[in-house]
Amino acid sequence: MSEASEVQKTNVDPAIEEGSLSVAQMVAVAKKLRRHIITMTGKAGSGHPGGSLSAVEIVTALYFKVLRHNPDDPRWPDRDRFILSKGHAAPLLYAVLAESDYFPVEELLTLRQVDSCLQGHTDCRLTPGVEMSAGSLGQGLSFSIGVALAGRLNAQSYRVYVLLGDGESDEGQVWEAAMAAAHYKLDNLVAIVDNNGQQIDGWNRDVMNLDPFNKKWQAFGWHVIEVDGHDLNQLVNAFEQAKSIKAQPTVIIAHTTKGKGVSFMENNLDFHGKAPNAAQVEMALKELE
Ligand SMILES: Cc1ncc(C[n+]2csc(CCOP(=O)(O)OP(=O)(O)O)c2C)c(N)n1
Ligand SMILES: [Mg+2]
Repeated sequence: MSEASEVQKTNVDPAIEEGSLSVAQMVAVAKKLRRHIITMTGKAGSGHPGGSLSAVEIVTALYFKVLRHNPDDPRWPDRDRFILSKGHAAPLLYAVLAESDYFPVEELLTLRQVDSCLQGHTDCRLTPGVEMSAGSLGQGLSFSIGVALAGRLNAQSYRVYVLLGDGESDEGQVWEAAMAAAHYKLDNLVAIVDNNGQQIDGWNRDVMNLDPFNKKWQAFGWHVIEVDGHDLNQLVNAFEQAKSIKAQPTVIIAHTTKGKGVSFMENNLDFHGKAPNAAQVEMALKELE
């Protein structure tokens, strides 16, 4: 069991704060996740490293500080839910689940193999800890609204966190869902947008300009927080602030860099959906020592 996961299991009881990771420890976890993303996509020879690397701090803050969850009991009814809407960032989710002890870290090297529980896009029937099968963009916020409404109906105290891509936010379904979440005053729902500025084939400002992004969310009735998505302190504070917002859903717009942490991948569209080759894996891991 990793040091991080020992601590995180204590988060099952939110009253126990001593066990929680320090920011320095979370920085170390984030580096491990980046190394996993590189090695698993490199070994698979395919996958989506860019949009996985950009959201590393977001999931690190969630799994090691914010979420109430129990890797020994992935279906614990009162667990907070983390829903990955941008399902192509599966390597990111697999890395953080493995580091949290949902399954052995060695499993990561089976990414995308036939019969592996770690397919190229997430499948909730195969992978412990995966809440929603994804890959077709635009659906996760709608799904999350259902989960948040169910929690309210059943008087359960869990919270729902959903990670969207900025390119994904071109989907009309995202805005139908945004409207519905505000209509139902879902204050147990937090959306995080990995605002890395790029999508599959270009910069969002060229493909489909989202600006003014924050004002759009505000106009749809959401409480909006903007953070540096690589700053763990800012992320943790934003998640804390969201807990105090009543009768409104919260969106955290996390400004990030696609490919973050590996110099030749940063803002490089080539690595949206292409794995590093063996030499690039070596270079990347050197940078992440
Ligand atoms: C409905 C749908 N349309 C198109 C695609 C193909 N696709 C996969 S990733 C992607 C770009 C997504 O961009 P973004 O949400 O910004 O992801 P990130 O930059 O975080 O990788 C697209 C268009 C898809 N998976 N689903
Ligand atoms: Mg993007």
